[in-house]
Amino acid sequence: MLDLPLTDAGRPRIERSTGGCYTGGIDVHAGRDWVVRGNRFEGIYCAGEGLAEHAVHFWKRSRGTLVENNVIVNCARGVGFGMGDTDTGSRVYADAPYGGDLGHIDGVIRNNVIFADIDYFDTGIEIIQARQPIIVHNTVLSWKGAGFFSSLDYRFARTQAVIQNNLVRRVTVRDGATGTVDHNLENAPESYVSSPTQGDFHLTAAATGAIDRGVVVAEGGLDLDGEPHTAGAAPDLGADERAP
Ligand SMILES: [Ca+2]
Ligand SMILES: [Ca+2]
Repeated sequence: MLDLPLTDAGRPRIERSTGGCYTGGIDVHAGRDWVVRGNRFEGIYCAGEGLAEHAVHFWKRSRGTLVENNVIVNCARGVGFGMGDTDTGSRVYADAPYGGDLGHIDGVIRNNVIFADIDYFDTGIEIIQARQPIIVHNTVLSWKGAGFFSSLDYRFARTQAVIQNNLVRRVTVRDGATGTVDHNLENAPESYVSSPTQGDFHLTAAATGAIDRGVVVAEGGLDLDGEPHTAGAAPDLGADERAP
């Protein structure tokens, strides 16, 4: 379990020579069956110029990654599977799933909270040339974001994703990506979440568009309290299952 803040004191020391913001949290190339669970990432961005890497990024044909129950606060980008339309990596799997020509293979992203109230927030979850990732029960909210692009973006023709039961500001699809995308709530009101700036991401009683609005999914996992998504008549949207 990691707790990885990038502080104001450290931010000016980030490598900028490429015109970017060359830092991130966990960056894995060609990894298989990694589990990234229960970590906290905060403040990974550069102020004013350059886009930081993700808090959690698996690419170069990584496979079977499980990313769950992490809290990512005020980072430019949250979780990424794959990178770019030509990211096919170098790792060869004997069974060549889906033909193998992918940036990321299988994997699950669930019950993560990604929250930002800074202007430098860009994207919460990025799915790029990835198949068949399962992205369920994530809370991805942002109140600001001068350059805000998306809470959850899936992209490019070889991508096929399962995206369900997420509580977000916006879902975007680009460049021919496809998927099973339903039971997500966009434009979730601020009143739906208790006190995110204080680190409380529980649903409020006002979250009627999220409570019991999900669908039962096999890979639902455990919510931010470690409880299953079984309270009430149906699973709640996002990373919290509200106790009755
Ligand atoms: Ca419920
Ligand atoms: Ca709960």
